[in-house]
Amino acid sequence: PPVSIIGAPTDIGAGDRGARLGPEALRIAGLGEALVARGIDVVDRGNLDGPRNPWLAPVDGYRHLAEVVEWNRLAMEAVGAELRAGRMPILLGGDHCLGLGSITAVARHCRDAGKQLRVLWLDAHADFNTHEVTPSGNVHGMPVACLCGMGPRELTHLGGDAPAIDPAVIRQIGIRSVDEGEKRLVKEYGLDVYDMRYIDEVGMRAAMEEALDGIDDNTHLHVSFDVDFLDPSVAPGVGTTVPGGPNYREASLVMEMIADTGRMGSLDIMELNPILDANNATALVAVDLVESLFGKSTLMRD
Ligand code: DIR
Ligand code: MN
Ligand code: MN
Ligand code: MN
Repeated sequence: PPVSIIGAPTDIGAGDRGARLGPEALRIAGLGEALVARGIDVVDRGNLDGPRNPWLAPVDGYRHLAEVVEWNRLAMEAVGAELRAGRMPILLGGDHCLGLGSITAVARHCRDAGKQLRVLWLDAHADFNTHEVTPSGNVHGMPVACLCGMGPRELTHLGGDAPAIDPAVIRQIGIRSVDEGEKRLVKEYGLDVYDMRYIDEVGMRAAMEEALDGIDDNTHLHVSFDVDFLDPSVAPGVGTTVPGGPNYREASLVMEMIADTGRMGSLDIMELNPILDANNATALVAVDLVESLFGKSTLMRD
């Protein structure tokens, strides 16, 4: 399908500043051109224009809640508009709190279109904190919880009713950092987590086969790609690096296996922080992996 690129230049939910530069870093790394070169119809809608980051301490367990709500509303509306127009939205973060707005719009689209939703959450983190258990107050550690109905009403009910999604539609891949209180919630909600221990034991191919199992012609696959999913040796340009992540080879396999389903309908590329990077290297890796996500492979395959 035709693709629309939407920039969300904010670090409103993060613990470091710089993810606001992610959209430009990805554009400069050639994201649009790479998709055009694959024969895809691409339109760049430019950037959303939300509130600035006041850079304040958390209040009641949330940093910048009002601004987070506003950015997510903008993201939800922009993503929803592209889906209604029959285009595939690619939301460029920005920090991962925006996954809430993006997926809220995708979930609504799936309900309206009678589609089955599957969410692949590629991340080092489960992003399943609440204001009670968060160690940081940063909302980028909470979007999955909010999508599942846990969180402040302004976020859980962003799309009208809550929960926006059933936890059963989520598959989390690459997880290796879950906070103490967050672990209990992940277990309680029964999230399907393919953590690094599991990936090490069975291999990435088997893990991905399981995560993609049950996808059919009527499935809308949403990929929420937190760049800190990748091992820091491959992708140092993110705010919260965690060692022991997928290497370049494993990450390429993940992307190629998603491409093989032919069912990806929307994509987030989140948490890229070029301030923490050198020579925009992490954005270049991300663009490379997105090419794989859109079907680039070494040989012709059938
Ligand atoms: C940590 C970090 N779990 C928190 N989360 C991050 O602050 O809640 N998510 N970095 O991507
Ligand atoms: Mn994340
Ligand atoms: Mn993360
Ligand atoms: Mn399973």
